[in-house]
Amino acid sequence: MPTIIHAADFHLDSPFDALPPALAMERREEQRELLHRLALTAEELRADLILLSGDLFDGSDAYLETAQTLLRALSNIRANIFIAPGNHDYWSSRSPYAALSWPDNVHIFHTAGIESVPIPECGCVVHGAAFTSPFRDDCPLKGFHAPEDGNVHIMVLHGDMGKHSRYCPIDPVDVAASGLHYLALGHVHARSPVGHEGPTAWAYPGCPEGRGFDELGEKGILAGTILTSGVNLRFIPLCKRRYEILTIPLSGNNPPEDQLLAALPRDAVQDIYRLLLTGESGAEGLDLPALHTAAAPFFYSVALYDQTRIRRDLWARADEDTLTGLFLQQLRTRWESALDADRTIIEDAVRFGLAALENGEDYRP
Ligand SMILES: [Mn+2]
Repeated sequence: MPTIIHAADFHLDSPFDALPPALAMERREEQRELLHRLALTAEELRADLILLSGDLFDGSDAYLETAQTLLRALSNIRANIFIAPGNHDYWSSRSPYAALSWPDNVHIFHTAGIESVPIPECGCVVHGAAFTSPFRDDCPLKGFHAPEDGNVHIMVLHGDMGKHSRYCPIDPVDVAASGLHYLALGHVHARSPVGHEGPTAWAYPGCPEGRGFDELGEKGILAGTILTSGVNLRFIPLCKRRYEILTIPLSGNNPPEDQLLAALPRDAVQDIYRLLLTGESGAEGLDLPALHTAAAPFFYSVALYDQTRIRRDLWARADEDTLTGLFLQQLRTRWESALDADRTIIEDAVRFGLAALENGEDYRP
């Protein structure tokens, strides 16, 4: 019964193009820190196997610092480590996989076809295959069948589950017929739940650290045990920083800075946020530099976007002798005798009504 850690898509040495060069360098250093946290987690869990399902590197080169950190971290892990190179870090004679002196506990799959490595002390066999170019239209799982020999059968693979794809399209029918107990996948950066095709469990752990606003939220790895009768895996956060997008609706009643400060999360000083300010503001728009100064201490990095509409006097047309005027008179009478919470609802009703009467787009609060 092996205890495993399953991780993928570290994308070490990513360029972080959207950040200034100094911050990008800092983020690459933080990616290297992931390797130490991986080693610590492996030690804590007494993992037997570490499965790294491709795109460990973002490209075909690795910085010297990255190579050194990686080799040292992996040699500090007692587990057997299996790496299945992906489309970003496909195996070639010039890749870091061929060029570096890897510790003895690391096995790198380097053929497009499946290679099988028995681990007798764990009662398991680890199968795997590599990308050997940036694309592969075939899938090595086609026609594969692990023997029913009492061993736990695991495969490490980078590919696209259930999709037509140029990145190793994986047919669920082939997974169901594979005889595998666990298919440890990489490529999709959002973590998946543990899925099942026939008797075979599979999962994507997602990337362990977001790199942009298309990789939101908590990121990490999967860990647990694989049995011939089923898998028991849980998610473990590994990321240092989260990317988040937060929408903050502003109303006309209080100063924007007060409303902004009231809405900011208090637990995000390590995180990278995008704040979308919606609702209403004055004709001159928001003072974004001032609001940024107010918000900055709450985050590692934050960007603000003014998506407000110009505030209008809701009752400006109330005295008109028109349908619109009558509508506003009715609602203003109610508004004047309403409590604060009800006033907000009535104000929304006025905006909906004005949108209909003035041929505006549907109002969205
Ligand atoms: Mn990837």
